[in-house]
Amino acid sequence: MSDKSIATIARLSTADAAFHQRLDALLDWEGVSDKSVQARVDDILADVKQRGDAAVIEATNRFDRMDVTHMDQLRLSAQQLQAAFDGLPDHQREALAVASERIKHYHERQKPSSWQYEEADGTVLGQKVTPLDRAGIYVPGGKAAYPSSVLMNAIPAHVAGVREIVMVVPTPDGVVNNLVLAAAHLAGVDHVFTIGGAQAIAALAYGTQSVPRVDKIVGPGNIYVATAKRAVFGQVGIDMIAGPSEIMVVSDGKTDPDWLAMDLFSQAEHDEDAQAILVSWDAEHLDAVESAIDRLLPTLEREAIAHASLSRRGALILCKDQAEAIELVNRVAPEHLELSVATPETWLDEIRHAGAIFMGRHTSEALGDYCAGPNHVLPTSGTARFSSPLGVYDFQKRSSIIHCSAEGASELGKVASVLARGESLTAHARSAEYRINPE
Ligand code: HSO
Ligand code: ZN
Repeated sequence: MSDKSIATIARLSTADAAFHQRLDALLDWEGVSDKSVQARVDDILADVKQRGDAAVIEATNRFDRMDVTHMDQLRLSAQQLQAAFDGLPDHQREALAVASERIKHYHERQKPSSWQYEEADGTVLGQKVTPLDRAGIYVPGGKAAYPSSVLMNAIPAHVAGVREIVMVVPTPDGVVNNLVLAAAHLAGVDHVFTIGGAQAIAALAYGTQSVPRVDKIVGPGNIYVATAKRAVFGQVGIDMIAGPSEIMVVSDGKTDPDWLAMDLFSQAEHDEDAQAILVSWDAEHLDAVESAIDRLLPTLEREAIAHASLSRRGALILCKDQAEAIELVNRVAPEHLELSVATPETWLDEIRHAGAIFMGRHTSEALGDYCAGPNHVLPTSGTARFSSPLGVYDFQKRSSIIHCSAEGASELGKVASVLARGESLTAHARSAEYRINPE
């Protein structure tokens, strides 16, 4: 039906000789790491480190077109957050509350416990889990200011037991997003500063006269924010450097093509660089989805963004069978995987790499973005090969516990002494030896 010369989305087949090359080209994504961005970010970081609030105020006035003289003008009180929440229309307040409860409930299950065990001689060994003292949450301003992301970042921190949660959100031209503030209220954020960009990351990483220094910074941001996060890593922890959103759908050919087209759009509409891929072994079904894409795309509010994303990085892939589809999934390691098939549970064992797995035709990825419960901050760009969704564990750390009995220290001292002398570290050896059969 569609004219291939102006097709919105690429059609690939695993049977083509050039398939792997074409897939690699589509998957290839590198965030621009521009030298001039790096230099500007370094200047801002150094300035905030040295001059604190004054530098943050100046940068905020310049970049966000504000006109403030004191950090108190860039701070929102708990009462303002509460007022934003109370002022929402009922349906929005209720939806936020339901989402927040479900996200909290899910993340409660992630809470790890401290543990210990005792050896025969009375020595006790264990691991103690401790929440971070302070976490910083970056919330982008403008078109990517997502209240759902405030919930997804702040709730696991809260559940983890973080003592203080500091949120920063730029408000260009002084425009605040009430849903974002209401979400901050619900998620238990303690402080909100209306600052953004590299200056906000610097303030969180180094602390200023007004902004408390945090132990870890989480949350997405533009190239300046990502570059700044990378630069302060080590001084503070960071979550990840997230790439554009991705969705990979595997269909057995029996899901309504309109549903699938809209699922692909749901991530494509995020960003021109977002990636939406559909895989099926049913060629006619792929034709039907392509037609649905062509018909429904013009109905989108964000048609231009979704169109750019699909034509640059989207694909409808014809594969041989289920086994080949699974191979493709594991190779792509997508952020979101929809298994739009009759018995997704029989696939699960073989899916090794995916940020979140949406099982069955009824589970649209959008439900996971907002309210199913699991986190929507997920590994992108193939990093699901080695990393996990944002969770309670990102806001906690572990300490080892060692409590030797006199007898245990005496026995272990002999082993440590031998190993220490083997390393020519005689103070280590003697420290252990003092405790072998002491008087
Ligand atoms: N899909 C995005 C999260 C999001 N979607 C927020 C809607 N709002 C993360 O990949
Ligand atoms: Zn989304």
